[in-house]
Amino acid sequence: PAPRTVLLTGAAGGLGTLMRSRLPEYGYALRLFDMRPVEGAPDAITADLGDTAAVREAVRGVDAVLHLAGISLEAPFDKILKANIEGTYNLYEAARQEGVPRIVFASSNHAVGFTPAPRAGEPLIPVDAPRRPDTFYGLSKSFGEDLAQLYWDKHGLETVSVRIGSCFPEPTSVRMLSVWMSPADGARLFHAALTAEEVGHTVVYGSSANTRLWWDLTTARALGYTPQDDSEPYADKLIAEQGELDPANPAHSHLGGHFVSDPPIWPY
Ligand code: NAI
Ligand code: 15L
Repeated sequence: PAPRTVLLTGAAGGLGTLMRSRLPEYGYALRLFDMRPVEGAPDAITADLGDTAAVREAVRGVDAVLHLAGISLEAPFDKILKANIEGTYNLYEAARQEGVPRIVFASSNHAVGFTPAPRAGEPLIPVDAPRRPDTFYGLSKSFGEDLAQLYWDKHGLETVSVRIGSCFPEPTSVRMLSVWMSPADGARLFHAALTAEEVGHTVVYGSSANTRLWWDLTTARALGYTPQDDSEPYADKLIAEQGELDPANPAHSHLGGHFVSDPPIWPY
């Protein structure tokens, strides 16, 4: 049966806010969780992923978790360790103890950010490309994917790890033309990841069907995801403003973009 009650962690964040308004259309009852209050949602659980009792209570009785909470940019290692590594462990452990059958994990392109961006005519990046994190942040997503594999192999807890490209209302850089996921496609992909049968631990790339796509969406499509959007209508304007990508610039020639050289630091 399709999951009904889904715990949405990171509900106060950018992506959480976008998904909060879209996922109910697919029939989900969302339970919201974030360390920050969620605007307009007085019933949301305000707690840190480090609070194991609160996390355990939050997962109790849900059909699945959409795990978006965490530091979403580069940060000092000790901060990443607490929020993303220990926090994700706490969530998996609580889900195992409470018998939650599936987690959809917001991984990131930055788990493989040092992978060269394919040039015209080169093959798309496959999901089984070796991990090449571009930051401590990307390393924490790589950890999350391995944790997911462990909990599937050892405990039968299923995960879809979604290596999200850039999920924002519009693409804002030339690189994003290749990795952009429209919010509507984001909801389609998360819905597919929540409902597909027998996923074990499946890794997928998360983007729209962009004309300038860099990666292979086969595993995402196999879940039942059919992207409807393409960043191409934004291309002329972004290229006129920013110029074409320069293959000699490492921040242009790798999947992770400027995270490979000058990552933005989250102000924690
Ligand atoms: P965001 O930074 O806007 O939201 C993250 C939320 O997690 C925040 O509301 C924050 O308060 C919460 N949070 C952080 N640490 C926490 C903790 N210890 N306990 C409880 N809550 C905590 O990030 P955004 O853009 O919404 O991303 C959501 C998730 O998707 C993140 O895991 C991010 O790494 C991942 N992702 C997002 C992409 C995007 O394009 N938006 C791309 C790739 C991955
Ligand atoms: C991410 O992982 C970040 O969470 C998001 O803020 C964007 O920077 C995105 O990757 C990206 O690569 O564009």
